[in-house]
Amino acid sequence: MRIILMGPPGAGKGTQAKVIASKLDVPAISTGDIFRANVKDQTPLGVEAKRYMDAGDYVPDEITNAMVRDRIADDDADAGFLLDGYPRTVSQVEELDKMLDEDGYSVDAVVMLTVSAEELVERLLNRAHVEGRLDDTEDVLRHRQDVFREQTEPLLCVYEDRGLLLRIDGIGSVENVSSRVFAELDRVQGERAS
Ligand code: B4P
Repeated sequence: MRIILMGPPGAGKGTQAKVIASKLDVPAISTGDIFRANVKDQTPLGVEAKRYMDAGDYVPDEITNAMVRDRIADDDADAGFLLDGYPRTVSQVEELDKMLDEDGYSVDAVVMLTVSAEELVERLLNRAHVEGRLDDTEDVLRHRQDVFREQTEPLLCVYEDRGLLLRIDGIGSVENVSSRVFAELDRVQGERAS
């Protein structure tokens, strides 16, 4: 399966991506994690991305798209993958469509984790204490929520119109949220098979 995992910052994309990808036996590809690894290693990509990430802005589409194109061309992504945090802009949707189309594939499902604004802020301030991420401070957090609303929420309509969007309640234990995701994926697969 080729699945996209969406949700506002702190919705639990990274947390759920690991569980879902492991069960489906596909790689979880997180653009945020790839950027953070590059920042840590101080690669040219990391130096460029850091400027945007620390401010809570999206890294420019050209950089992000090229990075994803390279990653999904790896052998381990041949049989499917879970994209965590990509696409986040309309331009990234168009580019992903092209990448998949070139190989005769398409997106199978888009999982959107929904979480209230208060819970998001609480989770991320908590993560700030644990991980010390520079983009988890209160001001940057608010900006990241705005960027999500302006640039990423419009994607929901795009995938809803294609009949691919699955809205999942992201509140509750990690296990409960995963169970809801699997139940919806099973339901959709069942419907498509019949
Ligand atoms: P990401 O790494 O995607 O980070 P995120 O949105 O903050 O986190 P996520 O939703 O994965 O939450 P998590 O599971 O950690 O992006 C970081 C930055 O990278 C972006 O701001 C941007 O600059 C750049 N970037 C990434 N992709 C890009 C793209 N496509 N285009 C341009 N730029 C891009 O969970 C959050 C916290 O909640 C954790 O502490 C977790 O333990 C906790 N949690 C999770 N599930 C929970 C639950 N059920 N209950 C309670 N707590 C829970």
